[in-house]
Amino acid sequence: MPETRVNNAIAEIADFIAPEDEFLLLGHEDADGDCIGSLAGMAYLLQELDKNPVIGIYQPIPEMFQLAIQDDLEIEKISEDLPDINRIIVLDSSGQDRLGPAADLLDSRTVLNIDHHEDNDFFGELNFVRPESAAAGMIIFELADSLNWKINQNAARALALAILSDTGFFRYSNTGSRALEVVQELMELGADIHKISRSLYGQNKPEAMRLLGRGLSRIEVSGQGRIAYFYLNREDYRITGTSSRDNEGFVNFARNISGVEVGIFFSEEVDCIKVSFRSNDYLRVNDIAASFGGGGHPRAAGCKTSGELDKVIDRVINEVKKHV
Ligand SMILES: [Mn+2]
Repeated sequence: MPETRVNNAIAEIADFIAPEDEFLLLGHEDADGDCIGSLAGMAYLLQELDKNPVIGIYQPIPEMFQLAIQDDLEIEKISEDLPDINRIIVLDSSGQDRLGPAADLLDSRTVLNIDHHEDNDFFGELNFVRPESAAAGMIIFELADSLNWKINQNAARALALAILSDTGFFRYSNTGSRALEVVQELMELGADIHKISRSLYGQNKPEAMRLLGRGLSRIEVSGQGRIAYFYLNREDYRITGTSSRDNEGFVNFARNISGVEVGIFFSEEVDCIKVSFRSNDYLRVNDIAASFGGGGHPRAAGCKTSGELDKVIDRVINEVKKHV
């Protein structure tokens, strides 16, 4: 890993891409909309440059992000049979360890790391990290724009989904005026943001709503009204016929309670307890998540921890109380 956290110049990124035909694109575990939209957007941009991008995945792509992926994209499961591609582009991932089963692939290949997490550890041979960008999709747009790459309708739709997803449709604190400008440009290039809205927020499954209901019925407020949290246990998933893939966005219900600074959602998963944090105005939840081995953004972060659910809840809430 390089000792300095200095970004490569855009010209060096162009030089990384120009001579090769094949690229493997990878994103982080439990991919979100920015991750999937960035993977698809980058793939469509590379196709327009007559390259052959392959998206490597290791988990099913959630239905709500499928809109980013139209026809003509090569998507391969990470396995022994994966084509041997020497150049890897990693998107929206703060470190190699965020890539789950794909992490080992990076060791013997040349890696371009494009990301917007402020704790990114510059794991690539080439790095382009912009924490001031609202989404990885924003960085990809800016790259394409400055290198005069053609942004076709498929790329525009995917990048718009990435940006709209990570800004919560311009509602989150990472929304700058540049995000609106970029999405306006992407609309002019054919992105339909009403379709994206329906895709992200209008596909709730009834069983996932029953799951949410069980969680919401347990909302607790603490820390003089500044902390709100709830949990779901394995029994909740079993009874409702759901899995942890169905809890996307649940944490926001805790964050959005009046007077609350931080919302926390605990999910008891098969092999760990996943904790999601979302804050409103001042609390750096990435620092709190980092103290439990996780990470993320100042207003949106998470960690995975082991132990009994009620003990984990106590430990985390006691830690958060010190900071609100
Ligand atoms: Mn992101």
